[in-house]
Amino acid sequence: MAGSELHALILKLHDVQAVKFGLFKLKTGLTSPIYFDLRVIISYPELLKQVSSLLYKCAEDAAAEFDCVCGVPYTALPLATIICSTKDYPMLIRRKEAKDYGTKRLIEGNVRPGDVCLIVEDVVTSGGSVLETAQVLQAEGLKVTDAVVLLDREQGGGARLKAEGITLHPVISISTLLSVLLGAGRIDEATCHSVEKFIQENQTFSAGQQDVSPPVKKKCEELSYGKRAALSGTHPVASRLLRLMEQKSSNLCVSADVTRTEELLEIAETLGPLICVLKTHVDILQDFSPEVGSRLKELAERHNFLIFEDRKFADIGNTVKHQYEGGLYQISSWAHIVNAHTLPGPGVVEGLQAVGLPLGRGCLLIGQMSSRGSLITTEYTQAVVKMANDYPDFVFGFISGSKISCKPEHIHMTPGVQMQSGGTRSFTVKLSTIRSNSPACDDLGQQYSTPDEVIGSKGSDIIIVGRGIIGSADRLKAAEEYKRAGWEAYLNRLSPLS
Ligand code: 5BU
Repeated sequence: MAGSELHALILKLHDVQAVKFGLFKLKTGLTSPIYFDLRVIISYPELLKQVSSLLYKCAEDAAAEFDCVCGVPYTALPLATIICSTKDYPMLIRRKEAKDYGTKRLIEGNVRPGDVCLIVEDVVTSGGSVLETAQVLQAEGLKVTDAVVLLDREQGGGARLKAEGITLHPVISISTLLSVLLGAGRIDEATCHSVEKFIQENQTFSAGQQDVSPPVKKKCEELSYGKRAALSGTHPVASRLLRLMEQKSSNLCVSADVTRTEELLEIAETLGPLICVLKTHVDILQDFSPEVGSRLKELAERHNFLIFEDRKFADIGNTVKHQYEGGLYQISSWAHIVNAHTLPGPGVVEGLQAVGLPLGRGCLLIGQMSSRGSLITTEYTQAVVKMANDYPDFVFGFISGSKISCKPEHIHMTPGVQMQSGGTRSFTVKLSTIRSNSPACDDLGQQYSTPDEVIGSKGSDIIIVGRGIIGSADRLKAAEEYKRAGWEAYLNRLSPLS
């Protein structure tokens, strides 16, 4: 859909008060700074037709294949009716209650088992209503693979439906809506920010970083990095790291994703004094030579940082052992820290540990990922924490979007961090990212949070910043800004009133 058409639609929805700002008590008991009442659109025939046609176009653009259409009662019923009558699709109506006479059916219309039914909805929050409708249809032998929605509140509904095999196609995402209304002067920055914050803090489903309500819901004890370094259960690599973070006042890890050795070493040299960890992807270097490891080690000593090779091991124990120790890169000889997916089971940690333990190395387990549509669920994350607890001699923490373990010995490092220059406010989406499901992302599914969100509200320990620094014209200045933002967020977390 053209950006201008979407822009006009959003303004029109605001005009007719289908979207309102203020304080609204929701069914769940939460007080929301935004409210959608799309029922009003039936009073505006042009708008009703426009919305129906955009919903259809959304399914068409996504190449969704379907034989019939069903609206989620009640607001979406007229929308489904218009789609069916203009595009010649058979319609089904889902009853909310089975009637207690006659056929007692929950679906009205001609059900042909095996047919694929497209679901139409007005607003999605958790995805619960779409799912309920899908389950009723499926119980009658229909297939449901896609749903179109006018407005996605981006609170995890898409991920929840995805986990059930249904792809959600939103016409408007809440971040696009906010961006348009902000740009048009309909709302101010403060309102926009309070809605973004509400959305972020009220996620309903765990699948990837943006959709996760942190598995750690209880309040964890808050200790300084320095105190945590001195705890008896803290892994030696974690102790060293926490100590140097305190000494350097830095919880910044730079992700040096460059393809030339000279540039990698230059980054380590210039940014070394500002960072606690240098993260590498050694296999993207075009000119790798065994010297890279020893040069990096020298720089790490000189500038007092640790080297983290983001190798993401994910094979059987015997294979990862070779990958860690041998081959071209001999990672274990120079990287203080590596990470692993737990998908293969404990063997992956045991294989790595066999190599890393004698060398005094440490490992982070991947508990959550920053990429959109990540298949990681809450249960998986919890199993990752359990595995970390089972291997305390080698595993000292996690890659995650938020704090997933309350143990003060565990270190959490978070990728997917960016900020607008000069501030730590979260991004508002640009119009060019229309229909994006995330507040800020790249073209390939990366999702970003700000240092303040990551360290402050999500309780992580270290921000991992790649392109936010490496893509900047002045890397040193950018690194200084991220270092300051990360450290201020940490100090605020320790003493919120200061
Ligand atoms: P960026 O340029 O700040 O988007 O780079 C992020 C880096 O962190 C990049 O090297 C990724 O490979 C890495 N990463 C990530 O982005 N998300 C994850 O969940 C994990 C690693 Br695990």
